[in-house]
Amino acid sequence: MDTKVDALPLGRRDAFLAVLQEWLTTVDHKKIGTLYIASAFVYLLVGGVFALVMRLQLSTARASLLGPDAYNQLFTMHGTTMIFMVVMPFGAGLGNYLVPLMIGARDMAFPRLNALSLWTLLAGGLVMYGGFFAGGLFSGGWTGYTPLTTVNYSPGYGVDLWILGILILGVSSTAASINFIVTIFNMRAPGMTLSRIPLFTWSILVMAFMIVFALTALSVAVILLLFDRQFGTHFFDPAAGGSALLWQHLFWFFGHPEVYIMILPFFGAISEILPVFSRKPIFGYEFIAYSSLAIGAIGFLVWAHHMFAVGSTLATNTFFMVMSMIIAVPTGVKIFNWLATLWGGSLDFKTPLYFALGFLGQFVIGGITGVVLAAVPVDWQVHDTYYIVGHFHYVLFGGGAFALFAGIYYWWPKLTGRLLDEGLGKLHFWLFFIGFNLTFFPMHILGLLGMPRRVYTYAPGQDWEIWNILATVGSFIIAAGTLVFVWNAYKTFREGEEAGDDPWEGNTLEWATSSPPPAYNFAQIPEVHSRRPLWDERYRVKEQAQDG
Ligand code: HAS
Ligand code: CU
Repeated sequence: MDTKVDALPLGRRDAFLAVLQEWLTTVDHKKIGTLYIASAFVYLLVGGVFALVMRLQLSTARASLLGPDAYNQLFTMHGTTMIFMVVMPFGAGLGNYLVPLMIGARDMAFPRLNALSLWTLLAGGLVMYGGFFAGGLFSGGWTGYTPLTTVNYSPGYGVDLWILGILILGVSSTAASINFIVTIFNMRAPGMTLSRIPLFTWSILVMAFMIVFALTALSVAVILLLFDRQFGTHFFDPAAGGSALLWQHLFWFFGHPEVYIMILPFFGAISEILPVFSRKPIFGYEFIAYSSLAIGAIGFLVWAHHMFAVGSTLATNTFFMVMSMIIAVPTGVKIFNWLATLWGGSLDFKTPLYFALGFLGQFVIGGITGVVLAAVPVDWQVHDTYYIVGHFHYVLFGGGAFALFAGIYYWWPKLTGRLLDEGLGKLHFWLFFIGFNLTFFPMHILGLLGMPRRVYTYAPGQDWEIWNILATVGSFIIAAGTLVFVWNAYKTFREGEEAGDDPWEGNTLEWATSSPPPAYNFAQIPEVHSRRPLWDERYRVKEQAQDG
């Protein structure tokens, strides 16, 4: 072939196709991580729009924007999207991008399996949304309770596509988890013992183990449901000797660990961010690492606190009540160690620290309402009310989403080579902080006033209007904050301040390489002598300079 042809400058179309091909066929953990994060962000916007529409419908009594069917589909897809297509992929994406860099490796252990996880994730999401074209989206709540999801009540294909989607997503998460486990056990740089791996990596490791065990229960549950629906079995049909409660046990055996699966990577991010912006080593590394293990183990022993109202025996309820209260201990251990990290530090009030502090305050409120709910008699009063919706948004949004953005502002310079704008970042924070509390705090009150969750409208005159309208206003303030972030990302991506390799004076190895890192991560695999290799390196350089 004439080599001169190859030397010609590529046309714009060819250049675009080349880039597209590179991203579609990539096995580089950084590109895969970036795609995970980008897809999570797109779904965040989708799930967020669903939420805004729901809030409009609920802003006044007897509003008629949506009917019951549309409302059911919206809250179901809102929850399913946020959990399976936003929070989990974001954790996995951050893990994919950062774990190999943090442990001083050139890639994940199985790069092709990694690409498979990504593409099955995207496929699973599309299959679930396929219900839209097949007679209606799934509308039985993210918890998919039987008998609502049996063929008698939900004859359309929405449930079947949801089941298939869950199974495909399960393949994705399981493959990703095995990859994380093998990578963390086998690919660490010399000197990076398990007791030196960054706490973010610890949390990904525990998350991965939890996924492997928990998702199995969910996969079993949805396969049985598929059999009931399509092949005439009766696992969940009490009339034929099955049990509707079996679904709840299988689902929550997955569902409760799932909430810690979602939050652990964010705990990990916070454990990396706080020491950097307090200019202190993390307080109680061992306590934070081992409390993740404790959360991972105890997290499998609390599932029936979602089922206090089903009429279990006193002994069962008592057991799950006590275990649910005990799990507050390892979580509290983390909170106190984070506070001790901040204590006496010279705090550098950059946007990541703002979001991290927002996480701390709001997560504790959500955690404490969790302990309140763990008390069986209290739960009997507020089960299936807006109090629950308040609780889990404080942990998942007030905790999870705030930590997510703490992570984005912190690692964005590593991913893109540019800093996000601080002014816009703080505006984003304040809009989020005000909007979030305005939206979700009133939900506790609504719950105590008796407003059930998952209703598409309500009668006037129950003192619910004021709290609902406040919540709706709040949700639009959150949306404004999100737009500020999108603008910030867009603006700084092109013309933002250059970040350099290590803009925050980080402690961990991802800051030792360029921003963004080269395909091979490190020209030379670093040798590690402590938990804070970069801190050591800076002191070595300073001392050398002093010695002259
Ligand atoms: Fe939860 C429902 C109990 C943490 C997410 N939770 C949900 C749902 C979601 C969710 C999504 O016992 C709804 C699912 C659905 O759609 O139906 N949750 C707890 C408890 C904790 C907890 C005990 N939840 C989370 C986290 C989540 C999450 C984390 C996601 C990231 N949750 C429940 C219960 C229900 C429930 C019931 C069912 C309600 C129903 O009826 O449906 C704990 O892990 C929280 C521990 C953390 C803290 C904060 C830090 C600790 C400190 C130590 C000192 C505090 C102490 C407590 C000693 C506690 C600072 C003092 C107690 C006082 C009352 C002052
Ligand atoms: Cu739970």
